[in-house]
Amino acid sequence: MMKLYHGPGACSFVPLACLERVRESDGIDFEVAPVKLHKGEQLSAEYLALNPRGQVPLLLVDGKPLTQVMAIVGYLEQRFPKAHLLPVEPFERAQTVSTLAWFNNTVHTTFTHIFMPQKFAATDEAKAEVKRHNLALFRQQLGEIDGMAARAAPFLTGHQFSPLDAYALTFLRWAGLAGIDPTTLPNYWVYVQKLATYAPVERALAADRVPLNTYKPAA
Ligand SMILES: N[C@@H](CCC(=O)N[C@@H](CS)C(=O)NCC(=O)O)C(=O)O
Repeated sequence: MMKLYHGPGACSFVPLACLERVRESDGIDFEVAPVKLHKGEQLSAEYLALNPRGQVPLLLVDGKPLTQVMAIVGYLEQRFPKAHLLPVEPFERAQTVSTLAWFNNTVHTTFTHIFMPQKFAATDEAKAEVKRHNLALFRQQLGEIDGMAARAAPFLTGHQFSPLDAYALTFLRWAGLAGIDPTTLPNYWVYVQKLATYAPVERALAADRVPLNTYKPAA
């Protein structure tokens, strides 16, 4: 049985939602091992033995560890074609992978600069600057995704759920944590609320127990 190491609210929500989709298409079961990132569980000796980089997601397949969102999603897509995790038509598929790569290598990384500036700068002043600068970038990137959400039908690639949807949902939850009110991204917010009612995403959210709207207005 496959086992996903998942941090509630983290990017491992992407493979989690894909696995829930595969549960539906192929009737498979899988295990979820929660990793509490805020408690540093990703740095325990036990976890580092599986992933020396100390990050989620990690998928154990027959006891063998696989890391990186892109690789895990690619593996699930090839192994479970009935789930249609990516479009079949070659150009549409390449475009979806292109957006997924941008999500993973740019939007995700921008948020990491806001949430964990200590990974990128040493002094308090430099960390504050890294945070400020990347918050402005993150807003811009979410604006671009708001444009994609305006065209969602109902998913970002059309009528099939894809990893893009799970990533987009994750970013909107991160937006709230970064102090961005998700309702200020109107197309995005409407699209994500609808996405949350799609059964595999609904199950992944129930396992995750992190709300869609994490924004707390300043008192
Ligand atoms: N490039 C990696 C990024 C993974 C990543 O950033 N994971 C974060 C959670 S979203 C994490 O585990 N952070 C904890 C840490 O770095 O200490 C991937 O695509 O899997």
